[in-house]
Amino acid sequence: MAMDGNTRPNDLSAFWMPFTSNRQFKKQPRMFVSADRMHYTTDDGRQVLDGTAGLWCCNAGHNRPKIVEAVQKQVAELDYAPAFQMGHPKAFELATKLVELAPAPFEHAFFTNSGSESVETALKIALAYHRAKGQGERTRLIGRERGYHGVNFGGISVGGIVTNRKMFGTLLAGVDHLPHTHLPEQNAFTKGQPEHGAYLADELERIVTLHGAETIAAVIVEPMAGSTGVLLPPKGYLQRLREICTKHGILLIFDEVITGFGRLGSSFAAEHYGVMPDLITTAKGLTNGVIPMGAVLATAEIHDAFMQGPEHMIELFHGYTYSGNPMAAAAGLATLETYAEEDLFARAAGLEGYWQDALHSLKGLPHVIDIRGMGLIGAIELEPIAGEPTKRAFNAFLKCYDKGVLVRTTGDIIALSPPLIIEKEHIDTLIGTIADVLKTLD
Ligand code: PXG
Repeated sequence: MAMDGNTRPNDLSAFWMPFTSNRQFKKQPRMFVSADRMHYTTDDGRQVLDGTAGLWCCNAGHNRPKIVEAVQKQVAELDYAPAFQMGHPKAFELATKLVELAPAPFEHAFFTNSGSESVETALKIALAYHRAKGQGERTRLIGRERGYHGVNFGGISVGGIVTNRKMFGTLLAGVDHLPHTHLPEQNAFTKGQPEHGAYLADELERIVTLHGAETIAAVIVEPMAGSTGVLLPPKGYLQRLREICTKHGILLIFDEVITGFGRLGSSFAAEHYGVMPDLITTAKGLTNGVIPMGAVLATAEIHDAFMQGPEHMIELFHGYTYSGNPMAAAAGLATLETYAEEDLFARAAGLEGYWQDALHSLKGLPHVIDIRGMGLIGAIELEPIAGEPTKRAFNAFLKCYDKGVLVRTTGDIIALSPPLIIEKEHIDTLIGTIADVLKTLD
């Protein structure tokens, strides 16, 4: 177990790593030991440009002084306060700041510790809301193919990534799925929102007819599907989904774990696309990834439905030991201040044109079958190696890392989501390195 004097541990076997090819990693470890702004430092002293904001979470970049100081100060002042039946000021302050940042209808925030927990929380609030309104028969939940809503049972049930579901039994009952919106034949190499596919929202009408609207509690979608390889909503799609949900009394949940906090050049995708859901799930960028934290944003209509009955009674039997944790709340407050002081969401919007041009400069390079992007998100889809899906993109990831650039891959798609503090020179390095790698890839 002991460190051998270097920064690399001499035994890697005990840690069963999440979403990792453990055997491959442990033969060829990739270890970060520090980070500052746009770069990680590896244990052998190399600088690696962060093309992914950690895992889509460090939107303000790394080692931001305000956030570091806030957490350091908080741990010495109040390390923990019970989350149930007790409070501490910063959690209230952060909830207020969060609803100020969110689009107008969102007036309340319920704290969690991750995106997965935010999803479970939102699904439970949706079910309990209908029950509180005397419509307890609304128990069905509708997700979407290729959707990612974290890894807990509710999330993988409404999620639509097959590998995340198939090993784990029967999942939640009463779940159905919309079709995904990825139409490469019509939409390949589109900059921004694709033209074709709004009609896919009408599939919700088919599902409503099949099950009866009165049995459906909620529809959950990522306004822009990140994990599955950056699938942008076709023009008009989200509007149609909203209309159909409203018509049938179904709640609409936007999973904004990735799209929240500036990724698209706006505070939230709901604002960006001008479509208001009933609940928004967040995490990641809420604390710049520094301390785990998530939040579910709810409208007054949803929240107030619970605020009835005797006042000594708990209104929602749900919560986590670390909901609104002091360190996380301090990190969240400092993060929101950093975003505002540096106007980072507008900065992302301002860089979008340069970013899109850089991404699309990869068109025509070997294996590239699609490029898509929006805000400071990008995806480069590669033709899979016949019979060996995911291998080509994984090799690209390894080669990029060797050349000092961190990218993510999902399937045979390279996904990019750099910190919003990225400079044009970094974009050139990131895309230039990917171009070099693509030229040498099998
Ligand atoms: N919803 C969405 C839309 C997400 O993207 C989660 C929920 C779950 O969040 P937690 O905090 O429980 O991991 C996510 C997480 C990737 C990648 O590279 C994406 C996520 C996590 C890790 C990697 O695509 N998304």
